[in-house]
This record gives sequence, C-alpha cells and structure tokens, in this order.
Amino acid sequence: MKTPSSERSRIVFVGRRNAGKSSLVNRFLGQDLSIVSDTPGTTTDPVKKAMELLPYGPVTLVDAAGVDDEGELGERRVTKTVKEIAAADLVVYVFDASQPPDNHDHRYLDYLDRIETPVLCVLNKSDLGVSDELRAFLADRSPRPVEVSCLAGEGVETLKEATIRAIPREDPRPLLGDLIGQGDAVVFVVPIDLGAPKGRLIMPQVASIRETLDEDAIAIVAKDKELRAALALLAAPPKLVVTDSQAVMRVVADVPESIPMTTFSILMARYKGELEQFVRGLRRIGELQNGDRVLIAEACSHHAQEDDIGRVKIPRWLKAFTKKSLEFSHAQGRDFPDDLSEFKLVAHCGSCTLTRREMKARLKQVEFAGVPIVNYGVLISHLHGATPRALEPFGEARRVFEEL
Ligand SMILES: Nc1nc2c(ncn2[C@@H]2O[C@H](COP(=O)(O)OP(=O)(O)O)[C@@H](O)[C@H]2O)c(=O)[nH]1
Ligand SMILES: [Mg+2]
Repeated sequence: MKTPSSERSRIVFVGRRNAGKSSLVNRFLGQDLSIVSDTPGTTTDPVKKAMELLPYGPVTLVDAAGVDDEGELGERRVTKTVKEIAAADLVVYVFDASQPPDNHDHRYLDYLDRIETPVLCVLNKSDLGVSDELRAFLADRSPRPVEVSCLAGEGVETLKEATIRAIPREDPRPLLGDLIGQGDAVVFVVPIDLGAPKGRLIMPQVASIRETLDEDAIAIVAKDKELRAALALLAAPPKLVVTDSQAVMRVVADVPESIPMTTFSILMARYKGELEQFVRGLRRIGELQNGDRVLIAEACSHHAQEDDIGRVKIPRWLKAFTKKSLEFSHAQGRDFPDDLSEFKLVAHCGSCTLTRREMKARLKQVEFAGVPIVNYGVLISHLHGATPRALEPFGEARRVFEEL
C-alpha cells in the first residue's frame, strides 16, 4: 500500500450513468466502498481506490462520473471524467448490456481510440440479456468485450483476468543507455552555479550517470569550466558529451564537431515525453506575433530564484530571439490548465517529477487543443543556436527538425 499513486497502473471505469460502474468497482474491491445507487448521477467526484490486483500488482481504480451526466454540475463532472481518461492506463468501458449504445458511447469510444487509450468493454447486467444492437456495435473490438453480472456475481473473475491482460506494459525507456556501449566514455557537463542545489546533483544527472554505469560505460563529470581539460585527459574521444542546457553554447564551442553532444533536458524530453513532438513545436517560435501568450509549465513547485529559468530566463531569451513582445503565464505543480485555447505555445520543464504517463496525458491534451509544445531542453538549445547539433544523436528528431 506504500506504492505511490504515480507508480500504480490507473484503471478508469467509464460509461453512462447507471451502467453499473460503481457496482463493478465494488466487485473488484470485494467490498462496498463506492456508493451504488439507482438514482443516476450519484458519483460526483471521481472516487479513487488503491488495491492490489493479483497477480498483476498495485493499481488505482477510478470510478468516474457518467459520460452522459447533465446540467451545469453534470458538465463539470464530465470534464473531470475527461481528465481522468487522459491519465488512464486502461479504460474499462461499462455498458448496461440490455441497452443499445447511444451517442455518448459512440463519441467516447471514438475519442478513446483516437487518443490511443486501451479500452476493455464490459457488458454488465448480462442477467437482463444482451442487446443485439450493442453486440453488433462491439463486434469488432479487441480485446473481446466481457459479459458480467454484478448482481449475480458472474463473470467478475474473468473480467479481472481480462483487465490484467489489457493493462499495457510500459517498455522501460532508456535515458541514454541506447546511445552508448561497454567501455565507452561519456562526459557530463554539470555547471555548479547559484541555481545548483547544495551538496547534491539533480535527478537527470544522477540517473544519467547511473545508466552509464549500468551499461559498463565510463562516466566523467566536470563543470563547464573544466570541460576542455577533461577532454584533454582522454586518450580517445568520448562517445557522447551531455551538458546542462544552460551551458550548451560553451559546450558547443569546446566540443569538436566530430563528438556527438546533447543536453540533459533533451535526454529527459525523450525519456518522459516525445522528443519529436517537442521538436515540431519549435516551428511555432518563428510564427509568434506581438501579444501572443506563452504558457510556461513546471512540474514541481520550487521557489522562484532571482534568475529563475522559467520565470526570468526563458521569457527573456524567447523575447530576444523572436523580437516580439510576448505575454507569459506560469503553471506549477499539478495545475496544468484545462483550457489551453489562449496559448500559442507551451514550454514545459523536463518533468522529472511527473510519470511518463502524466507527461503523455499533457502531450495528448495540447495536441488535441492544437497548441504546439516545446520542452525547456529543446527550446533552450534552439534559442542558443545549438540545434540541430544537440539533436544529432537522435536520428528521427533530427529529421523532424530538418523538415520544419
Ligand atoms: N440487474 C442488474 N442490475 C445491476 C447490475 N449491476 C448494477 N446494477 C444496478 O444498476 C444500478 C446502477 O448501478 P451503479 O453501480 O450505481 O451504476 P453507475 O451509475 O454506473 O455507477 C443499481 O441499482 C445497481 O443495483 C447487474 O449486474 N444486474
Ligand atoms: Mg456510480
């Protein structure tokens, strides 16, 4: 039960009011925790329950409000459901088996397919018989829909097994392990400036060094000032140089063209998000106009420093680069705005404190809002004239850049 919610697989129960979502969640949990009621619309806030789904492991079950909820309050509940869907690993879409599908079902299943969220359909209340229309509607779905009766307690075990099979296995992504091999030297450039935390290194630095060791490669760590000296010590050129974004220009100058280089933030962009999507976002920078609003989003809520990267430096660099008077909004921590329509561009931090799923949910959200997104790493390198150099180790992202 100590597994943090960010490490649990999130299963969201979606469907029309009264389909039996809460009853199913209770059947999963084996106890009466959700409120089951025959008055439609009882589940107001999404109810979340942590459980151990054996033999799979820790999961969070989310009992969402009905997708057909009505009225002003109902609409707010539907918005919450849509947010839950964005962060779902798996959606269990619950039907009342005896009813034909309606518009809501069509719309939501289309939406879920579009955002590529895995969906398992459940025909609950199978004790009441199964509608032919519903059967036909779901005929082509994979995985196969599961028939259940919460009332009779039938099919619940089969559903649990099907659920476990349907939860996608996250392929663990490398930070840089795929770029290096046994015996390779990697030079990490870690400037120790005022923004560096006292007495330690930050997460992307520590994780990169650790992964280098896991690959039986050799990690060399130096400040930007000592980079030339570090390179001079090596009998052969390193396989890769990775720098803090803020030292990127100095590193570009000090590292010969023949040695591939990139930044920690670009490694993070690939690890937590989709590097190509961030690179595509760079196109917007040339299109920005006076008065356009840019959202600067940071996943953690640290104290803003005097020369804060998100508050001060990025706005300054972006204005200098575009020569436009831009407006900036800031979002910190978990408050990522629902409505992105006023923004022309989103600049996102490296998101060390977000899970890949959470970052992916944000990426999907901006994609559907039609707002380009860049991450700090890709953006800073670009504003300092270090693209495409810093993208060179990543073939696909480099191609995307060249096609911009
Ligand atoms: N006949 C039958 N009724 C069910 C079944 N599952 C739930 N119900 C009833 O359907 C109603 C709505 O259930 P609930 O779980 O609150 O639905 P939700 O709005 O989707 O959360 C309640 O009266 C339940 O007792 C089932 O398998 N068969
Ligand atoms: Mg309910």
